[in-house]
Amino acid sequence: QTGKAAVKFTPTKEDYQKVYNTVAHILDEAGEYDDGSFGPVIVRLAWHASGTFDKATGTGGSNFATMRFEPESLHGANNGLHVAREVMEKVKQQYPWISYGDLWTLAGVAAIQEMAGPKIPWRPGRVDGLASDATPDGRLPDASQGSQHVRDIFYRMGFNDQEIVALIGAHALGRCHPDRSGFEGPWTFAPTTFTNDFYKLLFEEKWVWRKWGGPKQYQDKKTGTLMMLPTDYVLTQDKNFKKFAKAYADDQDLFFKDFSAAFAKLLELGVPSQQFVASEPWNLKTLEEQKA
Ligand code: CCH
Repeated sequence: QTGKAAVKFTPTKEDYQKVYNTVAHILDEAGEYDDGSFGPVIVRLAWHASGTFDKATGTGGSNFATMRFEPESLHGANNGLHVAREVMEKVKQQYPWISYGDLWTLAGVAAIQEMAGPKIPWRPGRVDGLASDATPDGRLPDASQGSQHVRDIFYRMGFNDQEIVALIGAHALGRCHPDRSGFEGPWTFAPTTFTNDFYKLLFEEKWVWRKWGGPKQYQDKKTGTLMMLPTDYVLTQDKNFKKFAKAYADDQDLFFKDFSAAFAKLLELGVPSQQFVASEPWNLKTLEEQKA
């Protein structure tokens, strides 16, 4: 007995809204980086932290934020995500009570919402794990493959075809970097705004193989400035994927609704339900909504 009782801080929804707001402000402090926003790379961090989940063994997912540790941080699929983790570190300094898993997933929510995307229901409860909780390499998708691979990877996490197609629509955001994945270029003309343009472009443009020394990727015939990965293009080739991709190209509201549900599910993969502090996920407010 030291007689010194540890004072445990119990954050409220308002405290998480403060973290959200800090992230929301940092998104635009990217200066010359990429398209002037950390939003896309932060969304990718939230996805790669969660997408390691394996339903059969219950391992992986967002709970332990194991990408902080080697070798997971060095897995090829995670190239470039140090940029997002370093931005997150600044937020963590300001809110030391938040777990990394909660921080990274909440930041993904903030990035989507602030880039004009749908509301993503979210709740805290992830705990920091150890390097020994890390997952083996190979759990994230390989962009050079086809529909069978995409299904194998996402079915392992517990997603169906409709959810797979909805999730990949996040490629409306951001770009590929030759020094990270080897691929190059953005998918859309507005890579810092969340839209259904990814699906529209898939169907409206003519896509041809890019002739270059890099990995096989498509470019739009008209301008040659946009790209599609082989795994993106299969959404127009596989019969069942195509059905959903076409529906999202035609109806942005439907895409927003389905993306929101699938992304919220993704962010909770691997988190035991008893760890969540709230029985239902919350809606965090955008900066715009708080101006009122
Ligand atoms: Fe993705 N993605 N992704 N992706 N991704 C890349 C970049 C982003 C695949 C491959 C790649 C999802 C699914 C898939 C984002 C969100 C999501 C890159 C370029 C490759 C390669 C990396 C680089 O060079 O920087 C493959 C394969 C699949 C599925 O088959 C899902 C699901 C999501 C989120 C819901 C975002 C955002 C980016 C842009 C990152 C940036 O830095 O701009």
